Amino acid sequence: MHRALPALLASLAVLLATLCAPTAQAQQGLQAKFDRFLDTRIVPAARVAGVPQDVIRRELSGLSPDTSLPGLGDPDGPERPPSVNYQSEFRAPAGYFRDNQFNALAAQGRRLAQAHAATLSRIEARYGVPSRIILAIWARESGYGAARIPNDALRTLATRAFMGTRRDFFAEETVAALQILADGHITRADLRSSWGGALGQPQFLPSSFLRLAVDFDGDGKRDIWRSVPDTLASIANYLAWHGWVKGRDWGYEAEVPASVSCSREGPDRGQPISAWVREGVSRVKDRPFPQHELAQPGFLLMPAGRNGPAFIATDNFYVLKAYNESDVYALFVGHLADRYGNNAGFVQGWKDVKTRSRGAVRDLQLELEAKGHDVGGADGLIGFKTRRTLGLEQEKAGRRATCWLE
Ligand SMILES: [Ca+2]
Repeated sequence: MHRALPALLASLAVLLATLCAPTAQAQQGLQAKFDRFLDTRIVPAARVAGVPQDVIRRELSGLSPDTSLPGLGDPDGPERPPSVNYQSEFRAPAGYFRDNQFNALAAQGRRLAQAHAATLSRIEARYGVPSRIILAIWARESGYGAARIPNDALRTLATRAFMGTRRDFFAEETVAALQILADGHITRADLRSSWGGALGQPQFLPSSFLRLAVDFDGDGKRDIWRSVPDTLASIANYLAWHGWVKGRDWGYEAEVPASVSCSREGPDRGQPISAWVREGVSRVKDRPFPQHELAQPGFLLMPAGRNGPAFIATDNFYVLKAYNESDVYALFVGHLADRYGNNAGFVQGWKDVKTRSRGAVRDLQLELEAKGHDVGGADGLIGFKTRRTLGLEQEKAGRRATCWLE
């Protein structure tokens, strides 16, 4: 036996003992750190925000971190950048638009539109947002309120502020949740959120709740957990506040001739819809663009480049993105809103496009940035700036632009 081996085995034993240390002890350590974090970070900020001392004490005493949440790291270490693409919105577009899902949601939405017709028409009159858009967001966020919203919001938010990513952001949201409780809109037991900390049927972060949630049924409480009128009006108020343009639609599926490059996509490349028409862009099924839209700005939108349907989006499409910074999210909402009418799918199909890992996309974005392009940040996600840059590079290389990975 080698002379060093016994010593090595001994140190291995020590290492093993350390690694397998009673989890209870580790938990106690984590709890103590969490308590310190609440005392030094959350409590003072809540006081500054005007949350009464008795509410702070009542809600934070006995609070423990929820280590079962995804995306957490070491509370003492640096914030871990997200390595997993949790949000399905950022996957390849084709899998996101399933006909059977739209069929079910459209049928259910039509029933709900009838059941809540009077409320919806009052909301539409007050906020200028069409009922079908409000319904579609309600569907996407919580399955028209049917989705289980399982988490204790305060615990979820405080845990994220303590050991998740974007800690300062979630510290502010934790304080906002305490303000909601102090205002008495909801009891602690009913203050439920998603694992991301989004509240109730419209999935508002607490700061959005404080700013934009509405008591529409007039009971004095802004209840986006149980009240349908409050939920629907809050969604409408959110969109109105983010700039919904009354009287305009979200966008139109369009046929884009080869002479109009897909590299012209984006909200910063708009022109009057009539100018797109002059360049040969037309609406699908030979329908004209509505007369009142022609002089208004339109934006080329091609979520899968040349591998899927194309659209002329309006400013309202980008208002939908205030809800979720993803083209396919906003398109899902707009498309569902259209399907409450004739329930017609997209005319142009989604091809099974090539995808790569988020890391590989990020590497590609870094290469494009090195060439002087603005890809909207090398985040591994394929947004319009990345798509149009891919198109420009393809054209430069003398190939047909697809504005997608090849
Ligand atoms: Ca209410």
